[in-house]
Amino acid sequence: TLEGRGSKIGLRYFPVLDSTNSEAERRIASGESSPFAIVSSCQTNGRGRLGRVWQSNSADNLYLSVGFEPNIPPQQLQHFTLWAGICICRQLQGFVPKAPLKIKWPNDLHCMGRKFAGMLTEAKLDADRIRSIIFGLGLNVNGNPNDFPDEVRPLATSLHAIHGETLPLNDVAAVVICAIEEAYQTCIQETDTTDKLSDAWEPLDALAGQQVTAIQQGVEITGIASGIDEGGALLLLMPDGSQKAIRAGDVTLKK
Ligand code: BT5
Repeated sequence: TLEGRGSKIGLRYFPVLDSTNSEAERRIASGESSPFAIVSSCQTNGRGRLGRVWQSNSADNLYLSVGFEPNIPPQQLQHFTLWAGICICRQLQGFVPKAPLKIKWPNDLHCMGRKFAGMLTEAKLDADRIRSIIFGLGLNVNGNPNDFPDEVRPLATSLHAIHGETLPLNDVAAVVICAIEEAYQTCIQETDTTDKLSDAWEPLDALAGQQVTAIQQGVEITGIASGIDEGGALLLLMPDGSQKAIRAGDVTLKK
């Protein structure tokens, strides 16, 4: 189905893996030709950022990674995760036409305030070139969010829960992999995607106009989320009218 969609990505499927990102990393290290996609029905050690766990027990959900070896300067892929989020949301929206899919900066896909997917990009650099970049996506498709542990359940949703119908898992996987490839092509073919990025980001921004809190160097910063800057940082409008750019970390919605 990937080839039929004009994709050049080779696909490998595994019923169980520790982590599709780890498998992709091992395959790059052993010289497998890229780009390739690793898809699994279950991960025993699915991971998020900063040592967090990605719940990966349900074969009704998707766990996948795509590996690339671009050999280009890192600046050219600095917006890759944001572009991937944009392309994935746009494509998945076709499966769930009634509910707006959004991106919660920097790496969550949300629908009506709940997370249905998380993105994890891991790159290896060498002499200021990106040798390899692995993009991982955990996507709750047909799984029941009530099966998640207590701490995740209230924050999570799935495409099935959003749409009320079972979705074709293979088609969803193929569409998502093509969206990741499209995002990658956008970044490597165009030297400057900055203007395009903020235009594409705006309608998908889950935080826009909302009061959010970020922790920067141990200090809590609260402001109104107002889009992203040219570096992909989240912009906060502060009570005194100034703007602060949040470059890394997580933000929470102020209740
Ligand atoms: C992420 O991390 O959101 C990135 C997750 C990437 C997972 C994919 S699966 C394929 C590939 N292989 C891997 O090993 N990883 C990638 P982060 O922003 O750190 O968010 C983690 C948090 O999301 C957890 O602490 C939970 O609160 C929540 N969470 C965990 N599992 C979830 C799930 N299945 N659905 C919704 N939320 C979840």
